[in-house]
Amino acid sequence: MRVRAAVAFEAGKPLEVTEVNLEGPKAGEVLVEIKSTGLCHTDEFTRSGDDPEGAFPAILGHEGAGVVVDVGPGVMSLKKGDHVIPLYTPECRTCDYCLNPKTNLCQAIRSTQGQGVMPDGTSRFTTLDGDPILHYMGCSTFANYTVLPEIALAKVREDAPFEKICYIGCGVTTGIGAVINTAKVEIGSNCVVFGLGGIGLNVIQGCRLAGANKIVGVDINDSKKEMGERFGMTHFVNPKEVEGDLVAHLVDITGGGADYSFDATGNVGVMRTALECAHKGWGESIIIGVAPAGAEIATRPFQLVTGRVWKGTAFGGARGRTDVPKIVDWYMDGKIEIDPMITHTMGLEDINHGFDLMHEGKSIRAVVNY
Ligand code: NAD
Ligand code: DAO
Ligand code: ZN
Repeated sequence: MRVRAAVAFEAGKPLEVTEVNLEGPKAGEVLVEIKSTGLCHTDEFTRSGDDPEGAFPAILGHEGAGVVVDVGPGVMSLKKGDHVIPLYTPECRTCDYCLNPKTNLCQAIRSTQGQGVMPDGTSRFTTLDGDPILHYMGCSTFANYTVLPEIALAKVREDAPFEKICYIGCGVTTGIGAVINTAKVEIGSNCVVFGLGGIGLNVIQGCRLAGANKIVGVDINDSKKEMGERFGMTHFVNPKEVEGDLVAHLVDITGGGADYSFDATGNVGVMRTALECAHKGWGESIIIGVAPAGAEIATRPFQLVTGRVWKGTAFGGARGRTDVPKIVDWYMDGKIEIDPMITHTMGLEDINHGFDLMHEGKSIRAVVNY
């Protein structure tokens, strides 16, 4: 079938909105009509050429929601008409990783997903000239129809609005999950969140949900303060306005250091500050941000010897098929908020403008509705 997609033909070039061919689902695969997709920093990271695993041409996009149109042979858990959210971290429920409660990093389709192809080693997308186009993170939601492995789809309730719950496919789950699954923030904790973008604001709302005491937001863009407060931030720090040492300032605000700190910037210098503002003896720092190719983190080992813990998290430690439907319920029950974070909506033809808004720090989440 012919579908409409925003194709990344080359690193560093704008996405090209065009028609492409999509083959139907093979064994274990599902054809989904994508209704809405969110623009995440990570798509931009790959488009710009910063992603070490980025390969082209590809159809990017990993945050979406849609409806099952067709299922391939052997698909048991989904049927035509089901509402679904694509999962860039799948959940097969049978691999060694899925069977280990310590991780959410299902490895069932890791190598083919990393190569931009379906589990049988081939792509379903081609140009109208017949040249292959790669999948991205197993999702490719910047197309109005896409094919995904069955294990990379969470079935969700049908009364939830696509244009809002698409954000649960990455930003919401990553931010809230980092707090609940990875850090396991306790009631009364003091937390510091670096980067108040599409992920960091969800870390803030996760900290509020967990009953944190102080929730300190740190961002170099003052315009993020209002939204941070809207989601539970109690103190705002702009590092550019701090005289003297930022770590000492944050230790002072938190009364000795953060019980939990979170990097949601992808900047390795920020990651160091986040670790070092964690409380001596027990503070934990969680890296969420994805740093550019080749970047390395550093600190004095004595920071760890004296009890600080450095951790990382992917997709907020969530097991997608199990946890994502629950997060959709939290949204529908009013336990978490999403709507105010979706600051811009547009059609696929304006997707490059959506990324410009992200660069300019003017959007939190831009959503493309097909
Ligand atoms: P974003 O661009 O919306 O937000 C980043 C925020 O960081 C902005 O508000 C910006 O002003 C702020 N910032 C930049 N430099 C800063 C500095 N030196 N100090 C303080 N604040 C600074 O990005 P996002 O969508 O929120 O994504 C954040 C990071 O999370 C990215 O690196 C992204 O790739 C990563 N990410 C990780 C996962 C995961 O599973 N681990 C999932 C999605 C996104
Ligand atoms: O190696 O098993 C693995 C998983 C690798 C992918 C993890 C992705 C998390 C960071 C990227 C954020 C994307 C939105
Ligand atoms: Zn698995």
